[in-house]
Amino acid sequence: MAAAWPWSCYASGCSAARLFFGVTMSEHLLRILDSCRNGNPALMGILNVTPDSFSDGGRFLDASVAVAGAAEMIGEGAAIIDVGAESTRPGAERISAEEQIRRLRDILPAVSRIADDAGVIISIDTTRAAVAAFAVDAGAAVINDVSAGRDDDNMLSLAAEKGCGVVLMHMLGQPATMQSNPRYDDVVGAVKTFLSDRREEAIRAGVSPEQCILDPGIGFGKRLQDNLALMHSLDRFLDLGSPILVGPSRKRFIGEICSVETPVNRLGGTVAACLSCFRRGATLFRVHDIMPVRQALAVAAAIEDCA
Ligand code: HH2
Repeated sequence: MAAAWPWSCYASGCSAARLFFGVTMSEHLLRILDSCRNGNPALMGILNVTPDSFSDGGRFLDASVAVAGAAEMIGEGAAIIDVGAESTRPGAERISAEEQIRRLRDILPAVSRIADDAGVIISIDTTRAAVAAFAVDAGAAVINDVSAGRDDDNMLSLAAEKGCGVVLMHMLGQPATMQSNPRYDDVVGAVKTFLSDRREEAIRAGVSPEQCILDPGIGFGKRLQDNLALMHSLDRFLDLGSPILVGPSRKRFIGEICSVETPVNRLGGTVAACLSCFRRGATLFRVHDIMPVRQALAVAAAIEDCA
């Protein structure tokens, strides 16, 4: 179990840029991931600049609102801000690279500036290499690819060329159809094999092994029992050699367990899922609500460590 909370300085709004003065964002990312490998948690705040995301669609379409949202998450302790311009909720239609870039054009450089000032990493949530290239040029240091580099043949080589971190996530099928009838014989085994293969592929393409992050893809082509089995068995992924990221925030499985229809009302379930995943070795948490999750993880870590 993790010991310290390593980025508490972010919560008070002090400048991590000063703390890490002279250190590039990639080097800074490596430090964060190193810390994660040692069991310390880090939070990835979600900033969807989409009209149709399942829980915050439309909220951050205006650049000034998006910047304020990012600033709030940074102030509350996010180590990474994950900016996305395409919803991947079940049933979502694909959005072209051009449209994603149009949505990001004003927002990303502005968010990037405040993140830079605070020593916070920007990641881009996209499966399109053209979007990732635009985002990296605007300051992103991580590519969060829910297709794990399968949607766009240029994605992994781009990540390698730019020296970016990469989140490789498991998804069965595509968002449009992934929840129609997902079936697994052994969901944990299948997801583990997939993540191991995609990690090898990324490394073959030139991505640094230290910069790979693995994600079982909660809610992406999974039934309730599949999501639970994956979260229950996260410790089986630890020998893959990369930090494990989970994204349970406000997702449908919480609604199914607790009979809560409205995603923003699923905070308690989100916190519980993050704590449970943390106990089993996940150290990166992609969430909408930074402060409560951060508090919960800090208290859980302190209790574990007092022994
Ligand atoms: N979940 C969503 C989007 N991107 N990336 C990773 N690595 N892991 C996840 O679990 C994950 C993700 C879906 O959540 P959200 O962004 O809130 O909604 P939408 O896809 O509707 O924009």
